[in-house]
Amino acid sequence: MEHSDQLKNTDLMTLTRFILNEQHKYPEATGDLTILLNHIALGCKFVQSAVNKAGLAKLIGLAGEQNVQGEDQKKLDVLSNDVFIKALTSSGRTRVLVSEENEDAILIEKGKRGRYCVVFDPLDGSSNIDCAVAVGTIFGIYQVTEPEREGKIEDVLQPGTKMVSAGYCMYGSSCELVLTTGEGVTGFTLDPSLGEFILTRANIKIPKAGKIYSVNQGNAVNWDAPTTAYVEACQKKTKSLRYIGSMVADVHRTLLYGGIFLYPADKKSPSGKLRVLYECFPMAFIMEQAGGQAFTGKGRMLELVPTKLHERSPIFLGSYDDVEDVKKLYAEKASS
Ligand code: AHM
Ligand code: MG
Repeated sequence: MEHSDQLKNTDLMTLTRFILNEQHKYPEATGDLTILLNHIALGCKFVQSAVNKAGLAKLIGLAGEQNVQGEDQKKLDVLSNDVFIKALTSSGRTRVLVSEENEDAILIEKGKRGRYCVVFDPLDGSSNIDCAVAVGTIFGIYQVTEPEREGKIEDVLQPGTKMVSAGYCMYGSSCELVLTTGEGVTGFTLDPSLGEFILTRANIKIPKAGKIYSVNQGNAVNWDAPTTAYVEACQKKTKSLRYIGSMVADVHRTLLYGGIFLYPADKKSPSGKLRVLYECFPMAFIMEQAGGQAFTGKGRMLELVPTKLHERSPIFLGSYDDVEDVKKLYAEKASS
């Protein structure tokens, strides 16, 4: 885009300015969350740059290691994890970090500690990394109230309702950062020539109902009755099926166009596939803030209380009415 066009289309509200403006609404705010979010944005820019040149810089392929979930790590998984751990630690504002790629929580040492705990999936959508399909980073932030004490895993084993901020960054045909601090959802696009995230979508609201459903239908033989009934109903209504296989990209489309994304339980994975802390909760927080819903098959996603760091959960999230239909089917099953 020509810079003159860009100036016509936006008042060049950068992510940094946006966060600072938000901070100024709260006289008691210390600026710590602003600094932390800026470090997360820096991590996103770094990963975006690596993802962009992955094919050229020999960054595609396996790293030769497995993560805690027994999944083969890709070189970009490992690089992105290192980037975010460094960015978060060097912010001086974190106390506990939980990454999809690390078995244990990282407890920040005294002197470098801050008030925030960050749970994150540094590069989600591993199966799409090597073929240049959109992948993304997902993060959620909790706050510790007691100053200076050592971090502990209980600081993050908390329901999603306690998150103070969450977001994702999608590395796609453009680099899109979507953020909530509990007062709506805002979208930013990275301007590669400026190296800045520019506000492109203020106050995102998901359509109340949508015409798209998104699920790995290859697992259908193993689904439970309510999921099967729901997907059959989608097909009868001739809804469109879209499934990328990168949660960030599937959720981003769902947020903007409406509809539903589901990764349900099945006979092979009775708890579903997606991880509560750094995949389900942040996306559920964003969906609710945009006027949608997120459901586990039993209750509201954000009210689940995780008991371990890498816990999984089924998830149904998206437009309010579409998730409501799923909830009704599960309620009927429970009462039968
Ligand atoms: P990952 O964290 O190893 O990348 O796995 C999570 C991804 C999600 O992005 C996506 O929604 C899901 O796995 C796709 O799983 P499947 O290939 O079973 O459909
Ligand atoms: Mg993931």
